[in-house]
Amino acid sequence: MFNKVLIANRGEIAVRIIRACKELGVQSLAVYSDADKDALHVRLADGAVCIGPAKSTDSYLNVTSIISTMQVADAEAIHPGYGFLAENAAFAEACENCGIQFIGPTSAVMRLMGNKVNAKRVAEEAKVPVLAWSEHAVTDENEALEIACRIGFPVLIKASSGGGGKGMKLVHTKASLIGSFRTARMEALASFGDDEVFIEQYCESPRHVEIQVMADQFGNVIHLGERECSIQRRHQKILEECPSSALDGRLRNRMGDAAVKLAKAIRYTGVGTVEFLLDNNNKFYFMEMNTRVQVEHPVTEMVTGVDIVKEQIKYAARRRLRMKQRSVQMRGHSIECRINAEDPKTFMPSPGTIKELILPGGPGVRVDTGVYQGSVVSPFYDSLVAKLIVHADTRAEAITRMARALDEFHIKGIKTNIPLHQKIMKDHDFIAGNTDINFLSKFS
Ligand code: MV4
Repeated sequence: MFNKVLIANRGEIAVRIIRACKELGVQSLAVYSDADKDALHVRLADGAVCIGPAKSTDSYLNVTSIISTMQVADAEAIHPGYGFLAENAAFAEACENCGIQFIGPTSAVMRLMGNKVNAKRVAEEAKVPVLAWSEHAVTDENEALEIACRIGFPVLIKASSGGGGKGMKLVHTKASLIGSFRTARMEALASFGDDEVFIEQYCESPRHVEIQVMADQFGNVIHLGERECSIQRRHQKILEECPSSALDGRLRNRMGDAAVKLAKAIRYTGVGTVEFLLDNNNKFYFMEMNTRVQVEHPVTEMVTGVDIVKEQIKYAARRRLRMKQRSVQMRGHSIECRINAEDPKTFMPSPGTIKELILPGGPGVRVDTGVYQGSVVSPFYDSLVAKLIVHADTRAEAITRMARALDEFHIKGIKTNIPLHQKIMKDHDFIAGNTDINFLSKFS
């Protein structure tokens, strides 16, 4: 196992990783910006180094500063968490070249899955279902038109470097295709420095269901079932569940097998997530693969009992995955509410000082947070202040428990989206498990 791991992140995920390090007997080294000198992750780590000013580009994304901190402090491995450098293949490659163990897959695999055209191609080659598509990147306008007509309208134009919903254009008619195609390429170039786009069949009102996979460096791969992530607004997830009310054991096995097949095909290592769209005929299609630990990983941990972050660190340290697929057992139901510092009416960020904080607790309640009473929620970073996670025997009991825990959650000084979550817990469609990607539109 490693002696010392540097955690190149902040907030609740940095805290989560420090906890995993402690339980593995690994020293944790935090890094922080000027804005985070009093942050919880700095207090909980075994050591902490300031790496720059508040702006993330000068601190949490400052590769030179982070790598030299590694070398001075003699850390062997780096955990990127999510966001920041987590899916930056060039950064992972720089680590490989400096003899630093990046806790994640190889830079080659990150680069492959970061390009959505290549990701779709390998999925298709691995016989994982995909929606009808252009089969390659499209640059020619007339070819774009031909392909869209062959697929049938509506179609989506997607940026190859996009993902998470950025750089998509929905096209309903032949007449508007070329115009949208031009705009899509220009926007992709402006956002990602890459104008590569492809065309795909549009799926109306699907669910977002993703499979957690784990792979060691010896070719062993298993999945930990699914997470239901349809409840989102502008591609920001708000609430996630495990299991999904849309899956039965058979569909879970089929989706899980597809995810494992893809992970094996690309020789994936570490923990990862394979995202699918699930349509209203229960057909599923590969969307993209996330090569990091995800915000919503705790719901899977609660239901399977597997510590995903500890496993991730172990595989990076060349430990073997000992668990067998058949020994993965899903017990009960878990829900996570993302508590954001935002105005519940306008969804605008609400930074400020947390004047009072009393966290919920009791049976089946977990809170992952990077703040405490007195913390300043900075406008420089994302607005996630806590993840409230519950576990219970059944979905109905998990909803009741979440409603109870939300009522206990007392926070003063900043506005939060707790009122939105309270409304969701009482919503009849939510209670019935009727949640597709348009679910939240009725709340704003
Ligand atoms: C789609 C789609 C409908 N049809 N692709 C958005 C995020 C990215 N992973 C893929 N996304 C979508 N791709 C086809 N062919 C609808 C979405 C989509 C979506 C997907 C998952 C979760 C939330 C979403 C919100 C809007 C659109």
